[in-house]
Amino acid sequence: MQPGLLLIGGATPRMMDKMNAHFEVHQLSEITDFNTWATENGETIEAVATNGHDGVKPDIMAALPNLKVISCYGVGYDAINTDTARSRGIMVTHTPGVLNADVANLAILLMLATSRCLVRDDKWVRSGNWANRGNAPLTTSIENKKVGILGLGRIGGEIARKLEVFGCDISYHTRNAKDVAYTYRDNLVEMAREVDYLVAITPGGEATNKLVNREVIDALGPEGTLINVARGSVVDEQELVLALQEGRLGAAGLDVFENEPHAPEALFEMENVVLTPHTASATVETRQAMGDLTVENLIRFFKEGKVSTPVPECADMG
Ligand code: A2R
Repeated sequence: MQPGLLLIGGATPRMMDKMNAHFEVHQLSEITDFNTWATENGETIEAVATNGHDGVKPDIMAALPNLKVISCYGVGYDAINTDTARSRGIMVTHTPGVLNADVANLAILLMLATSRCLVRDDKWVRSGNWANRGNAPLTTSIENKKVGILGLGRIGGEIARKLEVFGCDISYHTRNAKDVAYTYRDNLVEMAREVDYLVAITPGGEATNKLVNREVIDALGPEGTLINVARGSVVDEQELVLALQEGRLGAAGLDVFENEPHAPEALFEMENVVLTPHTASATVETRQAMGDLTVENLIRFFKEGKVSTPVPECADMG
């Protein structure tokens, strides 16, 4: 008999085909009464496929006594309690690396869209302003600007490399200095004070919760722009909205929010804000690569007792 797999959230048809070929797939979205279902089927589930947003809620993990592996479609796995998983011997995997380029591209797109007022100027043409009121006001350039990157890992490093073609002066803040040519800043507030753009690209979770707080936002200041492609939790969203309303922050480009799929309505009318619905990795090409890796990890686990990309907390588990 094939191992039982619980699918939390969606999966592409390509992922479904592969999962159906190797597992007995149960979709959480089709289960009306989870507790009753779990009493009857919980013991048969050995694998979970989920995503960075849905993760695995504690009651679900607890209801699956024979769970052996959780495969996360995404690099961020802060919605999965890895301590609990580890203590039960459950392997957790994610999809690092394959999304670096597209997440970096969206970060840079948000920088360009805010600096060049893309949304305002698109409206300028469509609304007839161009013909009726004349040229749109000037915008600003990202060429040769100072950019501070909060989190210089796989994706942050890719953002930095791509920004070199714009002549940007790059500094970064992480807990540990990296062996790179960019300027290390051990103090986030001081880095924010120095730069024109602050790009957040750390993992979510407790350690980074509201790292970008009022003090950091005020240090970035009325001429500064915040770009967030990390997690909504990394920025104090209430303080961000206040700072934008009060003109204490110049602009923001945001792909992630505290309470997704909701973004603060106060941002909707602001012309100096560009919003995207957590789509940094959402290209056909990258999502295919993420889907393939998500399923590969599951199949390898049952065939070889090994996975390709464990989360760091489970790296020594097989
Ligand atoms: O702190 P370090 O030296 O471990 O550097 C990591 C940094 N980081 C932090 N920086 C400042 N304060 C913290 N509390 C903190 N925690 C982590 O974030 C490292 O440079 C970076 C994370 O890099 P990677 O682990 O390679 O992650 P990757 O693939 O770049 O993805 C980052 C995040 C995902 O977790 C999703 O939330 C999002 O991008 O898509």
